[in-house]
Amino acid sequence: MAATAKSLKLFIVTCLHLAFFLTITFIHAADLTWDANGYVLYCPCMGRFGNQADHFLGSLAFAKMLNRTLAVPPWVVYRHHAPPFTNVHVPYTEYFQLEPLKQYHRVVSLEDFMKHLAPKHWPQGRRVAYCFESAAHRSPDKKTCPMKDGNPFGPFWDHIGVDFDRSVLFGSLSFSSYYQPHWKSRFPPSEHPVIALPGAPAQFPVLEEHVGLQQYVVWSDKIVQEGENHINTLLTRPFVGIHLRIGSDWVNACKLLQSGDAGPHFMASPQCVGYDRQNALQLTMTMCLPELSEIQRAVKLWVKKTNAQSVYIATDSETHSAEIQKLFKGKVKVVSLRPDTAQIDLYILGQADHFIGNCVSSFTAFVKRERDIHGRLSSFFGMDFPGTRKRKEEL
Ligand SMILES: Nc1nc2c(ncn2[C@@H]2O[C@H](COP(=O)(O)OP(=O)(O)O)[C@@H](O)[C@H]2O)c(=O)[nH]1
Ligand SMILES: *[C@@H]1O[C@H](CO)[C@@H](O)[C@H](O)[C@H]1NC(C)=O
Ligand SMILES: [Mg+2]
Repeated sequence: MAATAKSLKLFIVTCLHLAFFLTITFIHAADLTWDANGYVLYCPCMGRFGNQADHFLGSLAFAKMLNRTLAVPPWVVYRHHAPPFTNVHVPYTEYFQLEPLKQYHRVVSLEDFMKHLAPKHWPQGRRVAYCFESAAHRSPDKKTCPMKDGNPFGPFWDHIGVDFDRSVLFGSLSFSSYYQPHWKSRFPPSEHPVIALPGAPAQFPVLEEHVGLQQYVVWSDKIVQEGENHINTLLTRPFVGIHLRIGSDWVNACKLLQSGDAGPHFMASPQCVGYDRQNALQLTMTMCLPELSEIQRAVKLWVKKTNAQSVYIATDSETHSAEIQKLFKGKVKVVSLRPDTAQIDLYILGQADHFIGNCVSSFTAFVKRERDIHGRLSSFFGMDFPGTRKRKEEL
């Protein structure tokens, strides 16, 4: 009797598991029906995380503009200083959730596209590369897109498992919304189902009109958990978060400003000087590469203003934590993690009660956009009150 009841129970549990499994599979499969309006694929082949994130927002907007599903690529992480001493391709979902993106537009991870859709709908033999004529002109036959030439291009498509069979070139087109009708008429999805590009169909830095798309970029549970854990164990609120972009590559980049003909727009600087070139604020050397005295001044100011109990330092090189610590005579805790995963720094900076960033850095820009969406205050080294300083001609 007991045995029968037990096996009945086991049977029911098994059925429930099976039903659950089938439902999950069904939902997953339903998500992955072929989109007759086509796909956009690209390699995030320019720059590191900040640049790739800027490009991602523009690419998302581009896919929506063409009403094609965006195949969301993995992040290219350059691990040449530490194991495995090569490029690592990190799935989007390691850092962020895929679901929130769908509130804006149809997406599928590039990995799922390759696994579930490509075998039937984009098999070897039908893999077409699309690029600007100018890009193809550098190839030996002058009409092949440089999809896999060099690093990170080759390793990226090799990781995805793609070789290209032929190329389609285009000129007198750009990725801006002005060209939407041109793209649609030139590349109807019936003849061009999958548009695979060597780089992002987007500009750097991100266009002003796409900055708000950051709201759909939502951290994964894993990053939230790890980030919150650090905040809870190491920091006392209120805390000020700062981004020090002061390493040797940055010193060299900022030298370009010294000549004085870079203008106000230099890399991510529109985030603080303003997007409108005509009315942009002056971009100073201090904003690009703050000296220790400026770092100390700004930290002191914002710690005082926010009554901060701790300071979190994210850095690409030195932390300057001793020099910052001594400003407060031991009354403020100064913390720096230097995490192996840069996204942990980004998460913590996003959660700070005040953030001081580097105006020219796209790594800062990621944090600034996220904070703006949640109404959290940010400033920059060399610019304490962005958006309120008087324009050049008003001074
Ligand atoms: N962990 C960590 N890494 C950083 C920090 N600042 C810069 N980096 C690294 O340096 C890279 C800088 O490139 P990018 O993200 O394109 O930003 P940008 O060059 O400042 O515009 C980042 O992606 C990180 O890998 C930081 O504060 N913390
Ligand atoms: C956009 O694509 C979706 C999915 O393929 C389709 O249902 C919808 O009708 C398309 N919209 C337009 C305006 O073409
Ligand atoms: Mg960069």
